[in-house]
Amino acid sequence: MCTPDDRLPYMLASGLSDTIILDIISNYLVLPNRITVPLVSELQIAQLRFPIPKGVLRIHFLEAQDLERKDTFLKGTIKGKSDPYGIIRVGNQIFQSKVIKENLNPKWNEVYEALVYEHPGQELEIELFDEDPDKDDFLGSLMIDLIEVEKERYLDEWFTLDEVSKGKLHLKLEWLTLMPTVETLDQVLKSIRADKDQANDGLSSALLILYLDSARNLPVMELWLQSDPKGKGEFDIGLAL
Ligand SMILES: [Ca+2]
Ligand SMILES: [Ca+2]
Repeated sequence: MCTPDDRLPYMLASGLSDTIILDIISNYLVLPNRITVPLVSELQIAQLRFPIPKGVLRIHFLEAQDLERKDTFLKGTIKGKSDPYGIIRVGNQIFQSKVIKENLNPKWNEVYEALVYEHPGQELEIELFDEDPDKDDFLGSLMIDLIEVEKERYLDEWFTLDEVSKGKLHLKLEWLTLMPTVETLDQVLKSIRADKDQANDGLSSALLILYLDSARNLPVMELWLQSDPKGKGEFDIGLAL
């Protein structure tokens, strides 16, 4: 005569369904429930998911000199100039300048502002190109360590271009730190107005950080259903600053 414990191998061998087998196994096991224990408050979670930038890098992309000639005419018999423009990268933020036609000493006088989160090892990367109808020609590059910019706070320099035989680039770089209060806003606005002549674009004076917390009752795509044609929806927004 067999005991209940002896019966289990026999039952498994007799072709029981997977569900019954799992039920039998689970009777022998205690499965843990998932228990979520929050270790930080809601606000701290938001800060982890959407960190506040360490600073803002303001890049005055001013001018270049003595760039290489990369255009030719009449099957290369006549040397032309170049049509330079720049691509500026800070992390995943990419800016592109306007093109200055047929000029080896172009003046762009543009300003870009990039948020910088974690900057150890991060660089400001600039590449210059000659715009062409087919494939643009390379006119040089430049890499600047953001730690250096933060240390200096302000740089106004001519940089020699890398990977080409000649050409230099004039940049003005400002490292801006975020202030948690608005007390210095007037002062910042004044300094920006003083700077305005040097830039085509407006300069920023403050940073509003906004994260979308959740959304409800979003309109269904009209392609599928005609419901809620006015597109009424409701958003919960958390302000981090
Ligand atoms: Ca060319
Ligand atoms: Ca060209």
